[in-house]
Amino acid sequence: MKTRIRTSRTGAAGFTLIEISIVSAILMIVIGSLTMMAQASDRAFSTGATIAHLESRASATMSQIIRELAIAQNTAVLRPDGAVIDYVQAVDFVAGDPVLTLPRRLAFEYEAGEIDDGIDNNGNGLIDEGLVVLTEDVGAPTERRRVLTRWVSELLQGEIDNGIDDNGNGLIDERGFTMVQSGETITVLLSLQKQGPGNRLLNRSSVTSIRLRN
Ligand SMILES: [Ca+2]
Ligand SMILES: [Ca+2]
Ligand SMILES: [Ca+2]
Ligand SMILES: [Ca+2]
Repeated sequence: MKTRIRTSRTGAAGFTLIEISIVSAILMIVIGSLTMMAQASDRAFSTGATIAHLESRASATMSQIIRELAIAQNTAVLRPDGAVIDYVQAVDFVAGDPVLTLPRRLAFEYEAGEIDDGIDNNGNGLIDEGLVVLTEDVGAPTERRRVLTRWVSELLQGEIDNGIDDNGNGLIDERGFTMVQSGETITVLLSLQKQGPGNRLLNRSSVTSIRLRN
């Protein structure tokens, strides 16, 4: 009678301890790589979403400011720091004379809980950040206040508080919301800022010029 000898190994019982260790190590490397890729993808998505939000807010705010100032009279008064403008709008004409609104104001204001002290008082990751606020019917019983945007950075993008014009726009240490008047034209500069992944500060800016009415 012939005796059969089985030489092949089948099943998990056939793996040696070394083989199992190698497979485990490879699996751990693969899982680690996938986790890192997922985290990087998550960070990229979060950064993109924050930037898109800032761009959208900057654009919407500029549109509102343009709508406000495009019908403002050229009697508008811009304060020397460029952060507040008072004006009236001509909303109609009767017998050639403009029908004017009550006084209106566009202004930079500090965010709730934030003061100008170089510290993040309200703990949102931004230092001395502010708002752009539109006030209608200034000083009247019907006065109302509308926040056009939050996340206004303390200084315009590219600028640091050092007495020098770092971003080369001719203004020194200008705010994240600054208006500049040249004749009947108001140039509006706006920088918004938010914390992205890893507490990295992300910025988006917008500039526009508006000609006041006679
Ligand atoms: Ca803050
Ligand atoms: Ca502060
Ligand atoms: Ca500077
Ligand atoms: Ca500057």
